[in-house]
Amino acid sequence: AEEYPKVKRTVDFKILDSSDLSYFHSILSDDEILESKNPEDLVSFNQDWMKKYRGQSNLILLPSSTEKVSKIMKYCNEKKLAVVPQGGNTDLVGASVPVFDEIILSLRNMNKIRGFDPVSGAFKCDAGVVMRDAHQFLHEHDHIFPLDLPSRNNCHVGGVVSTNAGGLNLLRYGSLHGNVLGLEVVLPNGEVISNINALRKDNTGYDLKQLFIGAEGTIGVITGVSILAAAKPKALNAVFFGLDCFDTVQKLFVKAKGELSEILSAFEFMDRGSIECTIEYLKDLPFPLKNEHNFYVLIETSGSNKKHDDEKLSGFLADTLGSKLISEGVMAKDKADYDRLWTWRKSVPTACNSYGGMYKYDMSLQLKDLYSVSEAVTARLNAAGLIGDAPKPIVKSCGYGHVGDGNIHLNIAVREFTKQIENLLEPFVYEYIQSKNGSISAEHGVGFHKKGKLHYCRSDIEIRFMKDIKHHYDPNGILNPYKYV
Ligand code: 2HG
Ligand code: ZN
Repeated sequence: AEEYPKVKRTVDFKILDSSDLSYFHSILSDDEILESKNPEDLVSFNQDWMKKYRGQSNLILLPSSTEKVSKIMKYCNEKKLAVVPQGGNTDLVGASVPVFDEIILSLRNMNKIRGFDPVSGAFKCDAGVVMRDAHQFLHEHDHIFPLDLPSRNNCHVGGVVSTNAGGLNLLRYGSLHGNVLGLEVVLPNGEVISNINALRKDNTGYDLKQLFIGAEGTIGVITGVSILAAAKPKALNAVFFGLDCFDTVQKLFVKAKGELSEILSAFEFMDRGSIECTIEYLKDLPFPLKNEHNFYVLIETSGSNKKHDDEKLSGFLADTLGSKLISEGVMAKDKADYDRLWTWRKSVPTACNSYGGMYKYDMSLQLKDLYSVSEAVTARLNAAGLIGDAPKPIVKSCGYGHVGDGNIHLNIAVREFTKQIENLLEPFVYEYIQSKNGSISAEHGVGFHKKGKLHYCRSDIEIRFMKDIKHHYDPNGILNPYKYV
C-alpha cells in the first residue's frame, strides 16, 4: 500500500465519541449507519479499488436524502469531525477513501432517478445512482447517458461528476463541464446550493457548478445531478486495427475524423504491452487479429442509419487497408462482435491490475507527444533490466487511452511494488509532463496520489486560487482532508 505516513492527522479534528454516534442515530435509521470498532470490518469502504490506499474509519453514514446529508455536514462542521464523501469507490487516485479516521459519507442510498424530460433530454438523479442504472433507464427512454466507463457497473453518477471523468466517448459527447446542466450540492456547513432545475443556457454571472465538477468532494458533497442525455444511436459499429507506429495512429485519426466525421464516436488506442497483458487476462477469448502489432486502435461509429453507417465504415476499412496505411483491421459482424471488440479495450485496466499491482499515470499531452512519455519511461525501465523477455517480466508497461482527447493512461504493471521501480518512475514522469506542458491528470483527478504535485502543471497563482476557494467553502477543512488541496 501507498505510504500514508507522509501526512499527519490534523489534531484539530475531533475524535468520534459516543455523543456523536447518538446524534447520528437520532437523525438516521439503522440501515443508514455502519459502525465497527475494528476498521477491518469496513474494509470495502476504507480501501480503494486498486488496494493501494486504506484508511481507518470506524463509521460509515449512508443517508438516503439531501436533508440528512445536510444535517450530517452541519453537525460535523460544528464539531470539526472530518468527512470523506464516497460514491462507488472506483476512483484511481486515492480520493474516495479516508486517510485516517474520517467519517465516510456514502451516497449509495441516494439512488433515485428524479426525472427525465424526453423533449430536452434533461435527466435528473440522485448522486448515488449507479451509472449502469442511469444507462439502463435512459436506454428504455431512447436516450443514453453521455458518458461511459469501464467501471460503469459500480461507479456513481455523483462520483463521476465529482471526478470529472472523461470516459470512452468524450470525443463525441464532450466533457461533463458541458453536459452537466445543474447540481445540488451540500456545503460543508450544511447549506444546500441547488440549481438542479437548470436550463441549458444561463449566463447570469459565475457558473458556480463548474467548481464542484472535478473538485473531488473537497468543497461540497454532490447529492443531485441534472445532465443532458443524448438520443440513443440506432446503429453502432466498430473496427479494430493493428498498426506499426504511433505516427500511423495519428494519420488514422485524421482520416477517421475526415471520412467518418459525424458518426465517429470513439477512437481508442492500446499498445503492445496493454494487449499482451489483456490476452493473458482474458485467456480464452480469441484475439480478433492474426498478427502482432505495436499499436491497436478501436474506432466506434454511432449514428441513426445502420445501412449508411455500415457502408461508410466498411468503405473506410477497405480504403485504409488498400492504401497500405495499415496492414490489418477487422469490422464487427454483429452486436456480439462489436461487444467483443470493445472487451479488448475495456479490460485493459483490470488486466493490468491483475498482474500484481500497478503504478498508474493518467496524462494529457499534445497528440504528437502523446506516446512519447511511454517510450521515455520504458527506456528507463529497460536500461535497469526490468523489462525482460521472461513470460512474466518484473515490469510490464501498458500505454493506452483516448486519442481523441489527447489522453494517455500509462500503467506500469508490476509483480510487486519496489522502491527501485518507484524511483525510476517518479519524479521522472511528472518532470517529463512538465517539460511538454502537459497535465499530470487528464481525467482521473488528483486525490491523495498526486497531492503536492499540482505545480508540475499549475502555476503558483492557480494553486493559490484553489486554496482560497477551498478555504472559502470549507473554513474548517473538514471535507476530504489530506488530499490535493
Ligand atoms: C479507462 O480509460 C479509464 O479505461 C480507466 O479511464 C483507466 O484504469 C485506468 O487506467
Ligand atoms: Zn480513461
